[in-house]
Amino acid sequence: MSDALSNLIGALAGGSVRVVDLTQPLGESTPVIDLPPPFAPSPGVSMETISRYDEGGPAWYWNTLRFGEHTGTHFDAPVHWITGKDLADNTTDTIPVERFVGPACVIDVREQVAADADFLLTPGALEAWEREHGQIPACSWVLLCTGWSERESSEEFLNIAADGPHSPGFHVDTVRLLADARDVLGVGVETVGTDAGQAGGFDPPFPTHTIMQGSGKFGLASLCNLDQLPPTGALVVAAPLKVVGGSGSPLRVLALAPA
Ligand code: 23J
Ligand code: MN
Repeated sequence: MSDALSNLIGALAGGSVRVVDLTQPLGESTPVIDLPPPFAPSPGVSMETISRYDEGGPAWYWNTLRFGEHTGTHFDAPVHWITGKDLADNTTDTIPVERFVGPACVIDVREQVAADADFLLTPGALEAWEREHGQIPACSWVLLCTGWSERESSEEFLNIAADGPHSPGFHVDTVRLLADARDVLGVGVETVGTDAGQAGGFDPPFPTHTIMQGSGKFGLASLCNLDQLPPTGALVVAAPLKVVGGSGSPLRVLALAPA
């Protein structure tokens, strides 16, 4: 019997550790990333009833679901980006399951994002966080708490202007630092994708996807409730569907956090 696990079971039952749901509802109104032409669009969620206690199934209710792999709260596997296409164990069915569980480092930038929708976390800001909370450990999830999940309409959430979408993210040098020097599991964000809204015009384009997936790291997008987590000390479980050859999937992301 593991002491660590029996302590955890006791803490969950006793209420000193709670389960926080970092997942947005997945449904027909879930916003989907809107790439400019000529890029192919990803379909949103559609749901079709197979039967509902009727002639098709007198005692059972079930649906057929259709959605793009990168819809709603979802996981980015290394194979999602061309930079990760030849890495070992780069698909949703081959990633070692140990890598779906890790400590969370939560960086709260809500104030900065309220003042600037295009806010990017710089290496200097990351190092300032580390001076206060300690160095980001290897194999941890780095979660960017921007407050973006509070934007309820699709329009506000995607925030598309004439010059493209505006939403926060990571500076390219911060992504390099997290992937190389810190060797994290991946990054998680509240926005529709792990890259900032304007990142299609960065050098390289979409640096978070390019560098993270190219280093065998993961992404988590459209998270919520990050404001309920401490800066350190929570444990995140983020396991995508075991889709054969999959580039990602919607998933339920849970955190165990001090009550
Ligand atoms: C494809 C192209 C660009 C982006 C994305 C997908 C995502 O954000 C995603 O969900 O992986 S930025
Ligand atoms: Mn994605």
